[in-house]
Amino acid sequence: MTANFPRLGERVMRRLDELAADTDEPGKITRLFLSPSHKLAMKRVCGFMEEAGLAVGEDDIGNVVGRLESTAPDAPTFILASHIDSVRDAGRYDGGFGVLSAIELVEEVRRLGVSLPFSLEVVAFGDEEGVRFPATLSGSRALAGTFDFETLDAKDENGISLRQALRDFGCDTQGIGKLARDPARICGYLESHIEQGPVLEAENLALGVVTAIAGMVRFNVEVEGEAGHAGTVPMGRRKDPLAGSAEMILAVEDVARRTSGVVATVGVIEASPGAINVIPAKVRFSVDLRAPADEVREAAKAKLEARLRAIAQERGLTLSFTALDEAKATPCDDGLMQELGQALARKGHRVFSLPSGAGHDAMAMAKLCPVAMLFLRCKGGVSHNPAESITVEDAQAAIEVMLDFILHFRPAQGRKGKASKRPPGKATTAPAANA
Ligand code: HGY
Ligand code: MN
Ligand code: MN
Repeated sequence: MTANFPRLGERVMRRLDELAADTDEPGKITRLFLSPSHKLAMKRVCGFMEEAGLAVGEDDIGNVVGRLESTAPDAPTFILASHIDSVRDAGRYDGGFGVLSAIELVEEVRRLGVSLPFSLEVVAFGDEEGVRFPATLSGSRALAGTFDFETLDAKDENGISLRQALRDFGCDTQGIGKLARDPARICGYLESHIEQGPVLEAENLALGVVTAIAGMVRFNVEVEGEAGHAGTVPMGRRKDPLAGSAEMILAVEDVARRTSGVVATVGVIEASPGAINVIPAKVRFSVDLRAPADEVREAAKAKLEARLRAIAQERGLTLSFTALDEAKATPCDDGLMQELGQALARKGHRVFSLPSGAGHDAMAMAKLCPVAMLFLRCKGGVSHNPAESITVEDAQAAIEVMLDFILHFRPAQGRKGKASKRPPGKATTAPAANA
């Protein structure tokens, strides 16, 4: 039973180039949650799923869900997914690769005429990056039944609440609670994703099995000082929150550098009132702090807060913290990791495992079912950057391994349940059973 892989790898690459055109910043790839470009991308992915013979629906949190029903009675469902939202000025493979490679895989299952003992669901999540709203993983958390309804009041930089943005997008926020999947009916989750780091390239490997996903905490730091005239306030009398923030940001870097396994990033900084000849009154900067182990991350956060408070005290500044988001470190499922390793070996790859420093929807889905991730090498480990790059050969290899994994996978006993005839949300095509 051979699959015609050259077509699959090449088609995924071509479709990723097409998807890159769905952007809110012409010339760059910027596709934020519930934006016009997110709507365009959903429509495009719906088309790809329909071409693959899936029953396609859009749900009330902005996900696209395609289903291939199993002909087996009471079959559970296996989910293949990733995200189609992006950071600003993004690369074209982060997230999109996982969605489009899953669609190719399911189409190949149908073309091979294979009847699986489980249904397949392909999901294109709409909010993995958490760039627009101070929340993230909204789509995968809704499916996992862990959506935080308080985030509906979270606002974007234009003061639009998530609730309003969902309504404007055509979603019914009352429907979000109904999206939670029954854990007894979901037999597993697999996400393929670019590594976004240099390890596989250094190992001269195309693919790797993810062992765990680092936990992360995101918060804003507000520093208040005394606004003043840039020309008249003597240096010794200033309470300058921007100079103070500069010292604090170096402290963020220093604490991370001194703590093994911890990474910390200040990605956003705003000073107000923001005039060249005014000593700022207030500064707000973001912190994204991660570590493979939760206790290490929590200790680093406490150390960091103490350092920032000491700097504020020394400079006569006031300091406050606003929590934005937190996700615990997530181990992948041993059984699925083993099976993924066997698929890699069957396809002639050296089996190599590595942790993920980047966050993924699999973190949310791990609350619902066993999860696994397959990493794909990316050039120079570059990501969240338009220079992000993969090869068609590696794309083919990933699809080949995932297909082999799915063809050999058997649900653990007890994971049964009536497969729903349609994906939740507004169906856009008729259902298509397994070939
Ligand atoms: O930030 C992350 O780790 C992911 O790319 N959202
Ligand atoms: Mn991603
Ligand atoms: Mn990303």
